Parts: sequence; C-alpha cells; structure tokens
Amino acid sequence: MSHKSSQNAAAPLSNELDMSAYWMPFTANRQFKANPRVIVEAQGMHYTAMDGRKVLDGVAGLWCVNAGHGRREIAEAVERQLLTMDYATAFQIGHPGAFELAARIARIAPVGLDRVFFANSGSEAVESALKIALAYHHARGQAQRTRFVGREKGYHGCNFGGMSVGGLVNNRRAFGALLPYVDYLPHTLDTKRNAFTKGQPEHGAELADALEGIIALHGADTIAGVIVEPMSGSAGVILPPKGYLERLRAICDRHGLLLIFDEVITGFGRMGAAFASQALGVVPDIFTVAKGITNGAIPMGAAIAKREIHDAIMQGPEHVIELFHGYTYSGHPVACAAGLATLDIYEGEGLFERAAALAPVWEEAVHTLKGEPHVADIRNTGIVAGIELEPRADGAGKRAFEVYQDCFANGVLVRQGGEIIALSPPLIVTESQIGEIVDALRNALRRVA
Ligand code: PXG
Repeated sequence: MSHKSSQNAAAPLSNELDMSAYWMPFTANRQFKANPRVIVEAQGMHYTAMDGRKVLDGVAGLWCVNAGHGRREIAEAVERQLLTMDYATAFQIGHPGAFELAARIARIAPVGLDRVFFANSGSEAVESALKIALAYHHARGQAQRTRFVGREKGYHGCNFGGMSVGGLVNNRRAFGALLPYVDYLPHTLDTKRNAFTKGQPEHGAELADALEGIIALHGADTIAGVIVEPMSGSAGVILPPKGYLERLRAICDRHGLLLIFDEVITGFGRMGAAFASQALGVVPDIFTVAKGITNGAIPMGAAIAKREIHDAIMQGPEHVIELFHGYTYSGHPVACAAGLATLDIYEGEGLFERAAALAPVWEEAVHTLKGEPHVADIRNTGIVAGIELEPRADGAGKRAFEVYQDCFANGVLVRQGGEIIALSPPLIVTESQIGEIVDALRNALRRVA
C-alpha cells in the first residue's frame, strides 16, 4: 500500500457518478456498480429512480418507512429541533424530547414494559438488550448467568453481540469466533408441513422444547436469556408456529431466563398491532425496536424493558452510574423529534389499525401467487409476506435476484434474500397498489426462468 500522498485522487469531473469510493453495505458491490440502480427521490408510496422512473416501494425502504415517504410533519419536526437544539449529550443531561418519546413508547408497549433505553439502530438496540439482560442478573447476584440462546436463521443486526446470537451463516462466516457461550434453538421453517399457510402455521410448537435441552445441558443458572424475532424477517418471513412463543415464554418463566423479542422489523404496526407481542399475545421481558420508530427518517433504536428489570439495576450508591452503557447519540434530540412526529402520524392516521384491517386483503392477494412458476411457499402476516422460490442449479439465490431485478426494472421495489422475495410496503398502501406489487411479481416470475 502506498502512503506517498496524503489525499486520494480527486473524483473525475463527470456527469456520471463515480461509484468507486463508496463501499456499499450488504451489497454485491461489483455486480451493482456494473449495473447500478440509483434512486433520488421518495414521496408517499414511490421512489423516483435517477432516470426519472417511478418505483413503487414494496418494502417500506427496508421495513422502516411505515407511514410512507416524505412525511412533511416529520421533516418539519426535524428542522425545528435542529434549529432549536441540534445536539445534547444524554449523559448526565436531559432534554424534553427524550423523556416525551420514552413515555409515548411506554404507553403503546405491552403492559409492564415501560423503561426505554435509546440507541441509534437495530444493531445497537440488540447490544443494549443483551447487556441489560446481563446487568439484570448481575445486579440480582446471579452474575454467572452469562449464556444466551439465539435461534437458527435469526437476524439481530451485525454488531458482535447480535451477530453471535444470530443464525444466518453468511453474516457470521467471515468474522471469526464471535461471543462464546451461545446456543441456538432450531428455526421454525417447515415447508414440508406448513407450505402455503396463511398466517401462523399449525406445526412446530414443539420446536420450542429444544430450549429445555439446552437448559438441561448447561443448567438454567448459567443462562441469561433467549433472544428471538417474534417473526423472522431477514431470513424470509418465518412465522412462529401456533403455540411456539407461548412455550418459549413458559420455559423461560420456569427457569428464570429473560425472553427478549427483537421487534426491529415487527415493531410499529407491521403485524397489525403496535408490536408483534400484542399481535401474537406473548409478552417478552425486553424488546428491541428501530426502523419504524422514526419512519426511517433519522436513525434510532431502543431496548424496552420491564420495569422490574430496570428497577433491579437501579441500585448501589446514588451518585454512581447504574448501567455503564450508552452512545453519544442515545436519545438524540433530532431523532426524538422525528420519533414523536412519527408516533403522531401512526396514531392520528390509525395506521396500526389500518394494517390490521387491510391484512386479509393483503393475504388474499399474495396467495394468488401460488401456482406461479417456481413458487415453493408463501408466508404472510399483517402487511408482510415472503415468497419462497425453488433454488436454481446455477447458484443460490440467483433466480430470486433476477426476479428482484425484473420487478425493479418494471417499477416495483421488493426485497430479495436467498431464495426469498420479501414484501413489506408502507402501511398506507392502497388495495390497488397491493395489486400492482403482486402483479409485478407475478409477471417477473413468469419471465424469469
Ligand atoms: N434486528 C432485526 C430483527 C432486524 O431485522 C436489525 C436487528 C439491525 O438493525 P440495524 O438498524 O442495525 O440495521 C435488523 C435489521 C433484510 C434486512 O433484508 C433486514 C435488516 C437489515 C438489513 C436487511 O430483510 N434488518
């Protein structure tokens, strides 16, 4: 490597974007730069591509823009906050927005979970949740409870803790040994018994019993908690079988393990209730949120804990920090302003209720893709669906990627991961736009071999 010059060569002056410097996240960089998709504007349900084409957003950005794009109320709240107070540390200083947003979130959270710790992303929310779980046991004289249980196919962000409890092999392979002392429950995807189920599948509640095996192996008194997505998003919209989460809850209760739900995707209306725990009727001890908390407009995340977990940690001399954890941008005033404006929209427009009311229409529409070429399974809940394709011999995920490309070329943004196409449009989606999304996918499936 040369260190001769202290500056990199200037980008060439050109109307073309110089794409070389930007190392894109979770992207096939070389393939993308050879055939780029660039978007420049977003309003309501649509993006505008660089070439001026409108693209219908079938994934709410990346599961986050639940109220649709370009919401003036959020933009104005952000501008107001930036001009009033751009930044304030959250360490030993407070500002009203953070207290207000925490209280607002507590009000819509499941009963008993009303202590909100702010972070700046889903990944940081997960790290915070794991650390709160450890600190809780430590504070109660059970510092030996250091193990975590995750689940195969789980996604909990890409920092070391979340990666370690996550179960997507590609996300871990290159990164070494990760956290020690993590065990994994089996995933609950069962396309043999449950293919084309509408909503929660019938089969698989017994998979939760694997937790008893892990507890028997290590002893409950060594395990801090269990972390799962109530519905796995990234792995391809995998719903919990009926009774599964109830069993996990019961086993955790029996053995004093904390149950952590990662609601980064499922939070804020995606499943037709504020949170998946409410849609599914199983309450965790801690849950994480991000994405929809600010409608995707400003980065933010949070870990929300039961009051008794918080209270257990509030001990020791009063002048000493109780939890040595936090980020420079925890409770950032601008993010809080965006969050408050977002919650106003969700509430004012009844978007969670709208999602619940629209869910049957959505379900009906996505399941019309059954029987289209190479469709192996369709899974849905709330305003989310996963369409699993048969893999093709020329490479994992290649068929699904071509379907994704075809949809984009024809004006609909979907999400592809492995053999799965995921759909999760903003909750303001209309019935006719649902039709557009499903038709684009149908046409793509018919075109792609
Ligand atoms: N937990 C869950 C359940 C997530 O879905 C994160 C944590 C991490 O959030 P941040 O804000 O740190 O990215 C996520 C993120 C996909 C996809 O293809 C989903 C996510 C990220 C990237 C791709 O579905 N979710």
